[in-house]
Amino acid sequence: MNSRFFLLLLAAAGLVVAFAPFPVQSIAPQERTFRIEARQFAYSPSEFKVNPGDTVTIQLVSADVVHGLYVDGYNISVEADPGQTASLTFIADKPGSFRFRCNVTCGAMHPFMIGRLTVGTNSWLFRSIGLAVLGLIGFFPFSFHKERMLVEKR
Ligand SMILES: [Cu+2]
Repeated sequence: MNSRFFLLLLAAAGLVVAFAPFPVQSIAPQERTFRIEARQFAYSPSEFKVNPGDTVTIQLVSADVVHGLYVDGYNISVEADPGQTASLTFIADKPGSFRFRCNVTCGAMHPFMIGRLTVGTNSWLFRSIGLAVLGLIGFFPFSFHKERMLVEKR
């Protein structure tokens, strides 16, 4: 196998590792419900994570005054009256990390009433490990090859 072909093969493998979709069963869409309590000036829980394709229901419960929940990037919101629960259902079809925040002015610290929704798996971690392994595979034969050439030159 000549080194050029090997390099090409390695590059192709790298592309597969970086961009191939994950097997469907590892991220089978689910229906998920999160009950989030809102009070001045925080959400509890303030962070939650779903998989891409999940049907997500947020049940927003307000413990004191009127609060809202607006998800950046998805541009969806829900508003809960004091003591009431309001719900919002959406499909998490955009992967990434999104901030959600209160969109009803609820007091002095209102701008700090934020949380985070993460849509996705740790695919970047797995992919970067895969690429690192491929990098090593590519590096070793060539370094040996170089050494051999140096020896042959002598
Ligand atoms: Cu608010």
